[in-house]
Amino acid sequence: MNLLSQDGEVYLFQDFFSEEERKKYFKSLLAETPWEQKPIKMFGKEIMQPRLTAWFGDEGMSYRYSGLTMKGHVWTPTLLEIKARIEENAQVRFNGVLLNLYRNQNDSMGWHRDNEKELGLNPVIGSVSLGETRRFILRHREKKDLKFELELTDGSFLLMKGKTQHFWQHSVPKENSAAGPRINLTFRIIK
Ligand SMILES: O=C(O)CCC(=O)C(=O)O
Ligand SMILES: [Mn+2]
Repeated sequence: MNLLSQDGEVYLFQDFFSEEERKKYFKSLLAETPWEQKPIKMFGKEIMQPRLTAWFGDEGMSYRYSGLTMKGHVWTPTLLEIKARIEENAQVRFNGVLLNLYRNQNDSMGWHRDNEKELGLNPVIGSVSLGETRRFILRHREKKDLKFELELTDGSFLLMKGKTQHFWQHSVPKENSAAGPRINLTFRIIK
């Protein structure tokens, strides 16, 4: 079911991965990923991103994101396994993934769209969540009363496509109460 009332398509598949898969993937991704904390420019000032990230992609592919160029790491067996599962559902082939590690309730991602030029006109974004449940908020850029939130639970798969990245921004806010670590993978297609 499309969760957006207009201007795009967002689908959420809860329990997309089994209990066993979630545990295995979370553990290996946490340990195997070369996590980095990158500086970003905010209102002309350099600050550190409030989360850790890593970028993986097809051979030699780098990726520009929020003004950063991220050098691509080579796919791991774990990532290829996850990629195959969601490609079957989404019926597309992804060639890169951005990993985000939210270490606790203070880590977050601000309002943005995934609308970089190299993602093409209507980006397809396949987003896998592992570990702690976090809130994911969507808001329409023009119709300010159109805003809603989802809970991205352990083992869920969120698919955004169509015109979503033109019209909607999304964010993962900080939380007031204690939250354990969460890993998010956003698979992308770089043209
Ligand atoms: O952590 C999430 O669920 C969202 C991540 C995201 O929006 C991104 O990597 O562009
Ligand atoms: Mn995003």
